[in-house]
Amino acid sequence: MQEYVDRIAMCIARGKVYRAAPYPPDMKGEDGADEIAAEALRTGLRPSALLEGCMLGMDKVGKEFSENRAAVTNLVVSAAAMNAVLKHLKPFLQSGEVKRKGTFVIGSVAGDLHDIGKNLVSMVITGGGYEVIDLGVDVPTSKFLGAIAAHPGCVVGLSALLTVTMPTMEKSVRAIREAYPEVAILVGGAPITKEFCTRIGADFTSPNPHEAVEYLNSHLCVNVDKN
Ligand code: B1M
Repeated sequence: MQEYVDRIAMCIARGKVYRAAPYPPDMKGEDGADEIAAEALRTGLRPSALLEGCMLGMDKVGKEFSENRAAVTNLVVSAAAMNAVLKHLKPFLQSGEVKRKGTFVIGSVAGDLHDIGKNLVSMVITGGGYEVIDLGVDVPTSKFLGAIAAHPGCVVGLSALLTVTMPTMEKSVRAIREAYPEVAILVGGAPITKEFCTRIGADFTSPNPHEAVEYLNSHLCVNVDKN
């Protein structure tokens, strides 16, 4: 089973999406992330192990990029390979309870186009039994505010992957806090720390989707039980 994890990590790091993809040339005709993920799950690999392989591959290409050994195009094909795996993982991540416990509004903040982590969080939270309103990427504050108005009682989540979009996150959080003081705000993404979360006035930060679900369960379910 470890072999599947290693192969997925390699396909993601190298950007091999599916068998017929011409890139990378030295892997022409070989299975890509798409085929390997399907086979691995069919053979019984745990979805969490598959996800672990994805993260290893992403970390590898991310490190290469920061050392100038990979270009943005490499990040793009790696992201495409990861999305091919997520397509297979989606049914597992979303197979939670059918009854909706509450509504979660999520988006990547203005200026930020990274959405793989946000999409994972959306899937796991959907699987945790919540309705998820996904606003997409590069979301302006006004769009967050509109969604909160349209979904009273929701919890809102903001994702940021860039240090340069952290100030944007802060602006959005402060505007949401001012307009809707009662709304719980969850923030996340690789550069987000507990200290930053507290400083900008958000309620909680989670380094992964699972702690986000735990937070929602402790926060929203209390409100649901009261109704
Ligand atoms: Co970009 N990128 N990128 N990138 N990219 C990073 C983030 C970077 C760290 C790479 C590096 O230098 N090593 C670096 C940021 C450096 C910094 O700010 N300090 C970087 C850069 C610089 C850039 C550009 C500026 C490059 C350029 O153009 N010169 C550019 C910016 C574009 C923009 O947003 N305006 C850019 C572009 C891109 C692509 C579009 C090519 C592509 C994204 C494609 C897509 O998302 N559809 C991309 C990618 C793929 C990456 C890396 C390699 C991988 C990100 C990823 O998807 N990780 C990344 C390096 C790395 O992380 N190793 C990098 C996998 C994902 C599952 O993890 O998103 O962390 P993550 O999500 C986690 C947690 O953070 C958490 O849960 C998830 C699952 O565990 N989480 C939440 C996330 N959101 C949450 C919200 C929550 C709770 C938890 O509650 C609301």
